[in-house]
Amino acid sequence: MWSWVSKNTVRLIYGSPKEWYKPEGFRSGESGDIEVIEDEGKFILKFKGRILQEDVSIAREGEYFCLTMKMWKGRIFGLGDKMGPMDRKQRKYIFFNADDPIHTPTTDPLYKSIPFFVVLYRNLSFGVFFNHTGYMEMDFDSEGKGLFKIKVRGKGLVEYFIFGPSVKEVIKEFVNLTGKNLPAPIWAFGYHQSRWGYTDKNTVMEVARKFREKGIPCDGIFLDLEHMDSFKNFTWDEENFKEFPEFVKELHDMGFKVIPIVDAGVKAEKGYEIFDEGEKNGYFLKGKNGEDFEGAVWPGRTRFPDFVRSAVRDWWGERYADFVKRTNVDGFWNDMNEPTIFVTQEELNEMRGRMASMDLDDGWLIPLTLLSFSNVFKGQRGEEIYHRSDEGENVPHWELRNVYGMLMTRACWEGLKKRFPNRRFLVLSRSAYPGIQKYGGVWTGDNHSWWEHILQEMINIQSLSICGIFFCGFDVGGFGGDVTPELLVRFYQLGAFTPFFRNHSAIGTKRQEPWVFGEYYENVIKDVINLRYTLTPYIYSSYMIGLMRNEPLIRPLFFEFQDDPITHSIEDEYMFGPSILVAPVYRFGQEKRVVYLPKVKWLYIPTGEILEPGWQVVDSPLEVIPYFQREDSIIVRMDPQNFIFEKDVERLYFEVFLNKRVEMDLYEDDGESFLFEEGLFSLRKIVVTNDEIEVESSKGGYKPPVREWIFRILEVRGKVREISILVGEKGLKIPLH
Ligand code: MIG
Repeated sequence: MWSWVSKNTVRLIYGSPKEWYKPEGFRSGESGDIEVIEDEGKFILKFKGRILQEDVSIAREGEYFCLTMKMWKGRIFGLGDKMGPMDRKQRKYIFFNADDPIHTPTTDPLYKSIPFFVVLYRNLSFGVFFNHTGYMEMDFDSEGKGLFKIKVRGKGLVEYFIFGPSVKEVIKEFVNLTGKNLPAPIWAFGYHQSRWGYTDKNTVMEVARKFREKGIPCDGIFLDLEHMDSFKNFTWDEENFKEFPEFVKELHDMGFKVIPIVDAGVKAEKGYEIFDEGEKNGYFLKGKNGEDFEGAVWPGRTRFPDFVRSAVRDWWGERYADFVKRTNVDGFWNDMNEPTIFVTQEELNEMRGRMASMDLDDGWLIPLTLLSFSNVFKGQRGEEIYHRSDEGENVPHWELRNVYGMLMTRACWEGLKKRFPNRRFLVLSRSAYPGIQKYGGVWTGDNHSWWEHILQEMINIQSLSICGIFFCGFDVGGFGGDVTPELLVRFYQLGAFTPFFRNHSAIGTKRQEPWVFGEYYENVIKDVINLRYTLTPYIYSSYMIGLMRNEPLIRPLFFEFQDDPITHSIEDEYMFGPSILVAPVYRFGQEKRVVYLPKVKWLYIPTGEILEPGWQVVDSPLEVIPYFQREDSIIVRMDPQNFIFEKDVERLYFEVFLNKRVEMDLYEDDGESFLFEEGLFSLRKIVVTNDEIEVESSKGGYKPPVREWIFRILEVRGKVREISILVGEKGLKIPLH
C-alpha cells in the first residue's frame, strides 16, 4: 500500500505497522513525478525511468520485521547526532534511545532517534524517513555487499520517501512533514554558562558577577541538579538555594536569564506533591503486573510520567508553568528523558545474588560480572515497562521508547504556551525524535574534553540541522574530562558558530569558565564571545527566516553548493546562515587550515584577503577563527553587549562583499513574544549594486526603531566604501556615485 503525501513525497506501507507518531504535513490532492511500482508488498520507485529505490526482500524473523533494499549509490547524510563520520555509509546503527556518557567513535545508540537520512548522488537527492518509534536497526551496507537492511521490532514499517532533486528541497519537505521549528527567544542566541557542580547560590552569583566585571557577554545561566531539593523536579534546595525566586530576580537584574534542569523521573516520596498527584491519578509508567514501574535515578527511588497520554502531558506541562509562576525562570532544560533508569530492584537483587556467590577463585569472572552490570545503566528496558495510550491500550515500552523524550518536551512547550501564550522560553531536550523541533532545541549530551569531539560536534550539528532540528548545540569545552587551554579556545570558536552556544561541564572535572586559564586565554575567549554577539542581527534574522522557510542555520556545504561534488565530501566546514562559511580548527597546535571554497570568491574575514574558489590554505593561529564571507552577500552586525537586551541597538553594520549584486532579507521582531505569528514582524529586502543601495520599506506590523545603518561595501576588486544612513520603517534608495 502506498499514497501521496505531498508533491513528490510518498508514504509506503510495509507489512502491518503501527504508526504511533503521526507526521502533520500532509497535503492531500498533490502528487508528483515519482513512479511507484508495488509487487507483493515490495516497492520500486522511479523518477523519469531512473530507479531511486529498489526493495529486494521482506522477511519476518520472530518478533522482527526485516526489509532489504539495494544500497544506494552516493552518500548518506542525516540520522541526527550519531557518532562517526558525516557520511553514514558502511555502518550499522541502532535506534533505541540510550544514555551513554562515553562517546567513542562507535558508541551507538545515543540519546536521540532520528531515523531520517538524505541520499545524495551527483545532482540527485532524496530523503527517507522510517517512521518507527520502537526498536530499529539500519545497516547501510556494513558488509559491502551492496545491500541496505532495516530491521524493526514489530509487524511492519512506514516509510516516507521525499524526492528532491536538491538536498534543500528534501530537507524543507521533511520539516514540512514533521513540523516547523520553535521560535527561540533572541537571547537564546547569546552565550550561556552552565556547570554541573555550581553547588550553591553564592557560587552561581560569583560566576555571574565575574562575567559582568570582566565584560564577557553572557545571557543565560543554567542550573543543574544542585538547585533542587533532593533531586525533586520543580523544587529548590532551601539551604543552598534559599529564597530562590529572589535569587532569580537578582540574576535578572544583572541581565541574566535562568534555565533550570528538569529530569524525567519523579522522586518516589510520599508527601512530595508531584509524586502524590502522579501516583493517585495513575500517571506513571507501569510495570509488568500493572503496578507503577520504579527504578533508581538521581533521586533514588523514581517513577516516570507516562508522557504518551495527553492527560499526563497536560498535568506535567502545568508543572513547568507553575514553576515559572513561582520563580519566573526563563526556560527549561529537559534531561534524562530517554528515559535513563540506572537500575531496578530486580537488577539490584540479581547483582547482589551474583556477587554474593562469588569468591576469589572465580578470578576473571569477577571483573566480567561487574562489567556486565554497567550495561544496566544503559538498559532500555523495553520489556519491563508499559504505557497506557489515550485509547486505554497497554503498550510495551519497546514500541514507544524513542518518542518518550520528545513527548516530555512537548508537555513542556505546550504547558508554557498555554499559560504564557505570548512569552518565548528556551526549551531544551536531550532525547529526541523527528518533530522535537516544534517543542524544543537539543544539545548533544555528554561529550568529552577531547580534540576529537570538536570535529564530531561539527558533524553532529550539521546532521541534526539537515534532519530538521535547527536549534542545536553541544557542551562547549566538553562535558566529561578536564579541559586544557587551547582545546577550550577551539571549542569556543566552533560554539560561536552554532545556534545554541553554551559552556557546560561535569561535576568533578576541571572548571572551564572563560577565565580559568589566565589572562591570555581569557582575552582570546572574550573576543570569540564578543564576535558572536556582533553577529546577533545576522544570526537571529537568518534563524527566523529559516524557521519560516524550513531552512536551517547550520548548512553543510552541499546544501548550498550541491552542484559541486567536492562539497559532498566535506564535513569539517559548513555554512552558518546564507553568507558565512566557517572552517573551525579542530586539532591541537594547528596554525594553518586547509579549506575548500566552493564556486565563488570568498573574503577571508580575519585578514581581509579575497580568495579564489578551490582549495586554499589560510592562517589559523589560536586567536583566529577561519571564517569567510560569500561573494555577493551581506553580514549584518551590531556592537557587542553584555547581554542581548542591555541597550537599544542604535547602529547596524552591513558588511557587503560585492561583485555584481547583493540581495538579502532582513527579519526583525521584538525577539521575545509570539506577536510575529500575528504579523508583527518586519521583513525587508536590501539590495546593493555598484550603483546603489536599496532598502525596501519594512513589511509586516512590527516597526523597527530608527537606527544608523552603516554600509561597508567591499568590492571584489578591492574598492572600499562606507556609507551611513538613518533607516526606520521607510524604504530608501542611495545612489553610490
Ligand atoms: O547522569 O544533571 O547530559 O548535561 O549535567 C548525568 C547532571 C545527568 C546528564 C546531562 C548533563 C547534566 C547531568 N546529567
